[in-house]
Amino acid sequence: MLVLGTGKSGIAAAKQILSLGGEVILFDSNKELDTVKLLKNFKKKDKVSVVLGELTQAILWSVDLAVISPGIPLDKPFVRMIDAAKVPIWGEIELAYQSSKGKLCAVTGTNGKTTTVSLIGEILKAAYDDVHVCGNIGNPFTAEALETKEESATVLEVSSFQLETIMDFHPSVSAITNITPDHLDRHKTMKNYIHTKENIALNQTEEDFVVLNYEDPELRKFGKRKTLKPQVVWFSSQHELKEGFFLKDHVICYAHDGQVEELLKTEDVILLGDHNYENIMCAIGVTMHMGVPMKKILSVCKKFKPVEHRIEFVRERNGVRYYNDSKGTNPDAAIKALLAMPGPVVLIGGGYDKDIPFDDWCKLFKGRVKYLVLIGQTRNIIAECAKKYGFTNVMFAEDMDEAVKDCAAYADAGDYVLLSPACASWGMFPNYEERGRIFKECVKAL
Ligand code: UMA
Repeated sequence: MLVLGTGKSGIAAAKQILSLGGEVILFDSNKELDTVKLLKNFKKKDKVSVVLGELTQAILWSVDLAVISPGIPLDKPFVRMIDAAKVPIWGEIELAYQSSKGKLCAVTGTNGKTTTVSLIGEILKAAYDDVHVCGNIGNPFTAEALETKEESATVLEVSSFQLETIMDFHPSVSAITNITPDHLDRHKTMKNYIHTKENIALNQTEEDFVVLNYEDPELRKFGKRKTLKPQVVWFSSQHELKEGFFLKDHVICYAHDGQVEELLKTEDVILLGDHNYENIMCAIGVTMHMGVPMKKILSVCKKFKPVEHRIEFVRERNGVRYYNDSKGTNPDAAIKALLAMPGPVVLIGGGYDKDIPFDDWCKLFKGRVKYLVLIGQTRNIIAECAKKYGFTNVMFAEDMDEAVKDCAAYADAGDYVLLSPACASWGMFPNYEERGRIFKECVKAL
């Protein structure tokens, strides 16, 4: 089999194929990579070879399936060549799905996926002995699939990239947290992006469940579509629902069978902000339909702490509080982090250009942001956009260290320094985790 990409997904997919007795040609279009280093991931006896740079027709004749890593766009010439050679292309999650056992739930959405999936994982652990938390969260599904058993429960975070190449992938409970502009450099239009996210329910049947955010206009349309097969479970932070989970007077309620149950007071949970209460409601909806008793669900929700890189408190220095929101990789996530700050903000933004408008984010700067320190490829675009909305307190920094030092110099006691870039990290950092870690190191070194 041919495995495309030699990042986390490619290596894990290759290992899964080899464990099942297969042979692998591992391909990466980056010819600068080190073959010897890549082969160190495998055992000497493994039937694996590495091809870097160009794919040839001869290779395609020798393979019956290509497994693609999520970060590889489908319009790349080498992917088109595989398609033209009639070699089926499966996403890495499809390969894992074909070998996985037990109960499966999956969560997608532009924002909130990681918090929701982590919370679901913790809740499942309260009811199942064998729980797997994997997918876009950073642990490839193929690294876990062969470990799953009939009695296992798996929660998967799935990205739009991964949902482009599914075939039979079929979670019994799925969820979409929200859909706002992201990854338009890859999906080109919002319509394509929305359609790809909706693929999560593509193979679900009438016996399955899809948990949806009632506050998202696109999801509201999707949930009411006549052709949608799974049963819809709604959650809402703004509307009192006749059926489903909703927030009212700081209490998470559950309306069902003509009655309303008060489940959880927001003062009893550690997570903050309406977006997080939405994540909690989504996790409750998913885990309830994964068979976890409500009492267990609520007890875990109360104890659950924010995940790393998501509005994560780093330290207080000279009365200034520093927060790491490196996971704020698009404007919608960055808006949520900015709104969650209780005082004036010195903000670090900018990064890789995904072709997304920054207007809704920049509109909020006036009156909230004291200074904006910009890094990365998008810094000119964001500076121009902020100017359009009357915000000109902008500085450019060459790296994270300089950005953090600028923030420390301009922040006064009572201010909040927030890294919430509204952009992906690529170009300056390999991933958002590394960006967040470096930010925290720079903050701690002040
Ligand atoms: N590559 C090529 N040709 C190309 C593009 C890439 O050969 O045209 C190669 C690169 O040279 C590299 C490899 O592909 O060697 C990288 O593959 P990848 O980008 O799929 O990265 P992985 O390390 O396999 O990580 C992927 C996800 N990355 C992306 O979707 C970009 C990780 O999500 C995920 O955690 C991991 O699989 C495990 O499932 C990261 C992400 O940024 C966190 N996701 C996006 C997001 O959350 O917004 C979707």
